[in-house]
Amino acid sequence: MATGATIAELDRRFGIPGIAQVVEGNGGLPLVKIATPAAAGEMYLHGAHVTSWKPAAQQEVLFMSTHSLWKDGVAIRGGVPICFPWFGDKADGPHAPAHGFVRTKSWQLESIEPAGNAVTVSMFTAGDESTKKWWPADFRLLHRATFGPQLVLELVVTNTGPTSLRFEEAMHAYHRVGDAVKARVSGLDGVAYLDKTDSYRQKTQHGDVVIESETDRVYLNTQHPVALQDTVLHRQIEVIKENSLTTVVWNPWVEKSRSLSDLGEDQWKQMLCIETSNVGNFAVELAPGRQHMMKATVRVTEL
Ligand code: TA6
Repeated sequence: MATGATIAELDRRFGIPGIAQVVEGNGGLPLVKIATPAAAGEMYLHGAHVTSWKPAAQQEVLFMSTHSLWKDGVAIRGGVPICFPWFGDKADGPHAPAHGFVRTKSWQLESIEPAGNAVTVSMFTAGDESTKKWWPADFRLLHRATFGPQLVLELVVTNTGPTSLRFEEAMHAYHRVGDAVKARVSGLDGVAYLDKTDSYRQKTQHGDVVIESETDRVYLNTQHPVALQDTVLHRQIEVIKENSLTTVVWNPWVEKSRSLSDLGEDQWKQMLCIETSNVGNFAVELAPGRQHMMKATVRVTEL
């Protein structure tokens, strides 16, 4: 396990020649780069943030803004931000960082291990003085990403304290699409959702989700896989969940994207977020000493 080691030391200890390297990424941030015949991938220690997954014979699956800031204390725009221990604004903390504090923290590298024709990168963080000012809890959080013919993301929360924890969590995945207006998301037909663009009114999804305006929905009590059909890039991106009861679908559209200084002009058209999550009334209660693992498996097939 790395504790504040330099990038060269990290590469010496964890690198796998010809497969996995620890290098200096954007903004000088430490980055694990994976390259195998099955897939290429990237994961920053900053937020344990997956920023790229490209299975063989496919184009990049994740969207990355060209205006992302790459610095401590600021979330990377795109890829898969990890939201924990709250989602969105903190109900009792107007000045708390949106989506929790782990996506802007520097995590530690635990291991890089071959897994068949894939590679698994594990990073962890834990409660400390900086987190306890927002959330007085003892916890360990592990983000395990397996880069192969499919992308497997696992978020493991361990309650290392003496009292029960209640937390929200989300893998806020930005998927890259040819044109968000022409994309469709199936698998949520008939599911109730909270519409953030309409004062969180509860509604019911009819048919596929299509992007015709700002779309910001928390689908409730659903474990169903979803599929993002992209007829422009001629592919389908499937997201299969485990231990996740909510799915968030987000596209900022024109106005909201203009308010995001780290999202390039018109880049809202190239992204669609599908977020494996447990938020709101479906937050997780975890007893002392217990573990909870939320998992998302992402698969790409030709359309
Ligand atoms: O997941 C959707 C959402 O909660 C939107 O409301 C929007 O705020 C988005 O997350 C991005 O949040 P961020 O803090 O990364 O700008």
